[in-house]
Amino acid sequence: MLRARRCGWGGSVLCWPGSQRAVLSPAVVRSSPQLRVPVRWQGRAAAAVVTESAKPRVQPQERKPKTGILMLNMGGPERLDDVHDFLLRLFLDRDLMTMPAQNKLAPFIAKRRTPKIQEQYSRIGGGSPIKKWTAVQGEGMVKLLDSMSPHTAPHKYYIGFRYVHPLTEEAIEEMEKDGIERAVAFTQYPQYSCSTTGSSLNAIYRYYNDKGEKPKMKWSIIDRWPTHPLLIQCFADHIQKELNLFPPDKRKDVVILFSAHSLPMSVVNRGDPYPQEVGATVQRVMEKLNYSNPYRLVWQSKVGPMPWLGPQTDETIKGLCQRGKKNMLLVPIAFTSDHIETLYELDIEYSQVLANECGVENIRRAESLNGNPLFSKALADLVCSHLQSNEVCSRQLTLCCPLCVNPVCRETKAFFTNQPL
Ligand code: GF9
Ligand code: FES
Repeated sequence: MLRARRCGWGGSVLCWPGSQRAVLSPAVVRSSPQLRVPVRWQGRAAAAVVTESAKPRVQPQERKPKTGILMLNMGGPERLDDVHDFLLRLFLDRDLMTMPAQNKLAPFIAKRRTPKIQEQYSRIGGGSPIKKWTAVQGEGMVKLLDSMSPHTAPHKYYIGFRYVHPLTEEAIEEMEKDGIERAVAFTQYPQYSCSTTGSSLNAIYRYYNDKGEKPKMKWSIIDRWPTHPLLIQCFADHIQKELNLFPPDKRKDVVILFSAHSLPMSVVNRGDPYPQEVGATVQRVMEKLNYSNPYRLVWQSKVGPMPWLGPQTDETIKGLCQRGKKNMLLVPIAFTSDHIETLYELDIEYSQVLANECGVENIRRAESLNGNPLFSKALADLVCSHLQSNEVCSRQLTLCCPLCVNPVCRETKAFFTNQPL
């Protein structure tokens, strides 16, 4: 996410050596119109609007919502001017990292890093598309939910970001103001890490704790969904679509590289569930593809001098090339929308700069789930099953990391599980 790394991309590098379809790389095609809904989804979205407006019924926004779904994610700066505050909140997040004199050090590091990160965002169109995609996904989800689960309707989605507006705290405030009866904290990370979903859940607990108030809404949590069948189907579809774009004689030899955000080894070694859950997603996706290609799970975005979980995505690409494996498909497996790690790190740093340096034949990236209607269906299905189950959270969330040293984790779990549902 935040990399202290060189970047020397030549703007003229628009195709890969050996690529049949020269002129524009998919990376470039994908990243420029990123603030619009891609053409391929527009037809279906428009069709949905027509059928909806044909029905004479009260619009959801005019009815008092009963069930609120809070879509949790880290968020990203929408504009270059937002980068500094995004970084500041990130370095102040004690559930993500602890540093000595954090309140003094965080502003210093945030300020120092801002220009480099701004430059990266400027190369992907000037900002993060995560809010736009979350809104598209949320709209699709609640539309489906109102017909799938009429007794919990109307459903309204809220966006709760950890590091940019709308912040988690602002979303909760709005939910309470709307008079929501049932609130679902729905992590948008399929795999659970204490540094991601855990941080968002701790933020919800802290909101009420700092106010000294009890929630008026009944809260429950969708804390992980690494093997949901429709999630697996979406990933498999996007991989198959991209595999079909390799030259036919190379297709069988393409190495599929599932790339997930790495974690510091200190986090892995305290027992964070994330590496296991990412592995579970990868296994189900490959099963769905009948193990058609060789594959590896690799880890991206390491920063700083500390040890992180590997193998690193960039070193893997280089190592495979050196060993004669020069056709690769990168699959972002731990984020569901495009963000700096796909659009900049995978598409520019690795697929353009690095791939050229080490003589790749063909390298492509599977599209993020973004506006895929089947992904909104996955989200709706997750919420629908969750509401039916009447469970507060998964059994897995009730266990803290075996070596957890953050007292807030326990308090958060107690806060949610002592709630009546
Ligand atoms: C993460 C997903 C999974 C600060 C280094 C300057 C630390 C960190 C993460 C994990 C993001 C998305 C995981 C740190 C310290 N972590 N990033 N952990 N991030 N950066 O502990 Cl899907
Ligand atoms: Fe995992 Fe606290 S760090 S439960």
